[in-house]
Amino acid sequence: MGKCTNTGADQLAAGMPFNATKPLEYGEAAYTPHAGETQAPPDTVCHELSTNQGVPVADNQNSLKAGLRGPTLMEDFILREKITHFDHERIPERVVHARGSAAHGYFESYQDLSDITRAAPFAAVGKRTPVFVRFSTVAGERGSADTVRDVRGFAVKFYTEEGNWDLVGNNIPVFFIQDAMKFPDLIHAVKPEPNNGIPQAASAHDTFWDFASLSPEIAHMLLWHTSDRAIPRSYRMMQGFGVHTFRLVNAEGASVFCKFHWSPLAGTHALVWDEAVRLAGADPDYHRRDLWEAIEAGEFPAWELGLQIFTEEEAGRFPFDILDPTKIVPEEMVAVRTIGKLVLDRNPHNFFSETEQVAFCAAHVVPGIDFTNDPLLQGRLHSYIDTQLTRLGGPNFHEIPINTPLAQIHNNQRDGFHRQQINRGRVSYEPNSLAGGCPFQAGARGFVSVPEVSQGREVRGKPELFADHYAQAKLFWMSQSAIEQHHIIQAFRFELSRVRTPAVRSRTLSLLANIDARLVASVAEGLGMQVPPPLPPASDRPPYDYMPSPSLSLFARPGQLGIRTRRVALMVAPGADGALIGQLFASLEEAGAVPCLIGARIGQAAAADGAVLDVADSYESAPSVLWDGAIAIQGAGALAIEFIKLQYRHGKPILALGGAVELLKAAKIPRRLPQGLPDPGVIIVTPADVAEGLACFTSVLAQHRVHARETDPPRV
Ligand code: HDE
Repeated sequence: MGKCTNTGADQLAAGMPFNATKPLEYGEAAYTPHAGETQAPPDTVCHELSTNQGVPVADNQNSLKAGLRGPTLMEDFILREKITHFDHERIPERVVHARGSAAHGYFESYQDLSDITRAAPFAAVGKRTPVFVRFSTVAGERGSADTVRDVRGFAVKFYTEEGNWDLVGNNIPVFFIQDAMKFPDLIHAVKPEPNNGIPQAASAHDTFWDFASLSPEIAHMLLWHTSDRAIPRSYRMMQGFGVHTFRLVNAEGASVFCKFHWSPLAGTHALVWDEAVRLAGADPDYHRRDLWEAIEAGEFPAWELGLQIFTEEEAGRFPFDILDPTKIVPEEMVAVRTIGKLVLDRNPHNFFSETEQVAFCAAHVVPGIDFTNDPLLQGRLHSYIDTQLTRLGGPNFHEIPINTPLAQIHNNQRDGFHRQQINRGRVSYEPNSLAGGCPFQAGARGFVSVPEVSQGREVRGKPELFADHYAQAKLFWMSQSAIEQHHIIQAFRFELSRVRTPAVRSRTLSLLANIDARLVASVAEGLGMQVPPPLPPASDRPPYDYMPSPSLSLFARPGQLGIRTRRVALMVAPGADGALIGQLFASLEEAGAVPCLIGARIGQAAAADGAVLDVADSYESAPSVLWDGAIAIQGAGALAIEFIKLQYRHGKPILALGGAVELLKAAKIPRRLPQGLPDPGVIIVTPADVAEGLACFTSVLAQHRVHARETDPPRV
């Protein structure tokens, strides 16, 4: 093993190109870090460069040529191996959920649930099971922006001692369709239109709304999709759901039904639409970066797992069918029982090897968990393994390290593309005597399906209760706060304004007319259309009349984080009060926020007292949408004005100190809310009162934003 001595740096420093006639000496490296840069983590052993056959590479700069100015030689196996590997670096992206980010962590059970389920993660109080969790958007391609309006995937792989269990859920508890048969149609409709490949990662186009308006079962999901759930502030700040009804099974084989809920300790918080749109340009990796940085900073994202458990008899009394994935079980009907905690505490080492190659599968369950006959779930049980055959190149994807269970694998499956395991012996069948009968069946210790009675005619159809498409859409609508309802209306207006076919808009309005009169009237008004007659209902049964369910509002979960991980911009300029800035910086950091100095340009600036201010970001490189709140200390100019205007428009807290009040005046920031009351998020104090001002600022920051400020169109 050679050691990097970085002697090539001398040549670089001297501005000398590497000389083709003088190859680097053994152990020399081509590059040395600049001051403050690290070449490799200090605990990494540095190896010499080699080919994939382990042959040491002498020169990684130049291909082999016939003479310095001559043609490149076929003989250069090092060049050809390197380029060939590069040519094949991409694997097919996921057909849905292509864009995602992931992290490692653990699940810790608060309870011993063995009376209900023999699933290994719930076997004892305090038991920890390692997990790998991938969050994703659905419609966009691998390189699309994080903040688009979309459902988010929330897929958890539990590495239990009884095998891998994948809980492959979403951040929304219901789905667009009721039967797997419709999934390819749904996805074709939402993906870029096939003639021109437009639009990327957006449902706001004709084909999606054409399909939606012809599929009334989508009604409930459309309200979630147009709500703020579809533009989360962070992966750390969204719920997760198993969506389908599952079964929990105990050691005696007794089973109950179960719905899975993940609830973020950081609370449920969303972006506002204008912010989401701007973020897609300012930082397309916004959610990926947020997750990565929180974990690197030791602010480990955490969720509690809740179960809604109910029996077959109880399920029979519900006004909906528990096999219908467009329905929730309202928490008022079955309470959510909190039984454990998920913590993400380690970023992947390699995005491709882990985040890209992880293969989740709805059919990966362990003893103690079982399926129901939900026709959407049943289709998924086939799809996920099938898709990996193409994406990961064959049936051995379970041997890729991120997919390998901690439990040992013993079976007679053999060979296939990319087989890693070298199976020994001549026996690859069962029953056998030549290998002593091994591996042998686990019997009752193994996975045993619930012996559900299953009888009936072969039919293509749906149970009657599936036809109630609107009752739970109404439930969701009436459970939203006024501001959330306003956002849903705005989202429908935006999406349908982008639809070019008037008949599609009109048909969608007919669908909404079955949900709420004010909703449909407001959307129609925004489209310059009359409200058409409602779509005829699919069933003669009178729809069930639900009471509002407050837990369906995002505001039901403010979270326990306060201002931890919130990004605060300290707006400064040369000549600012250095001591004041130091005090603000220290206080914010101590409270767990992420303060940063921002100005007209980055670099060092002199404070009034001569101290050096390290301005890390500029208004152009880190625009307003990247910050949760701003403290104006000193600075002026068009960019600072634009920055503060957007902070205001997006409901963020603004603290102005001393002379910075002029900036607020120049930006025409009102101090009162549209309703006439003082705006709690516009705080103006003298530097002498900074502690008091900061306390007001942080209390608003902890509430995420000042929703009451929101106006449409914006006031500044
Ligand atoms: Fe998926 N889904 N899905 N899905 N799904 C995939 O599997 C599919 C559905 C979900 O981070 C694919 O490995 C069908 C519901 C997540 O890698 C594919 C149907 C829910 C992820 C597939 C559904 C999900 C996927 C694409 C209807 C919420 C990302 C690549 C019958 C409960 C997992 C892959 C990750 C990924 C098929 C419906 C969640 C093609 C056929 C409902 C979170 O197999």
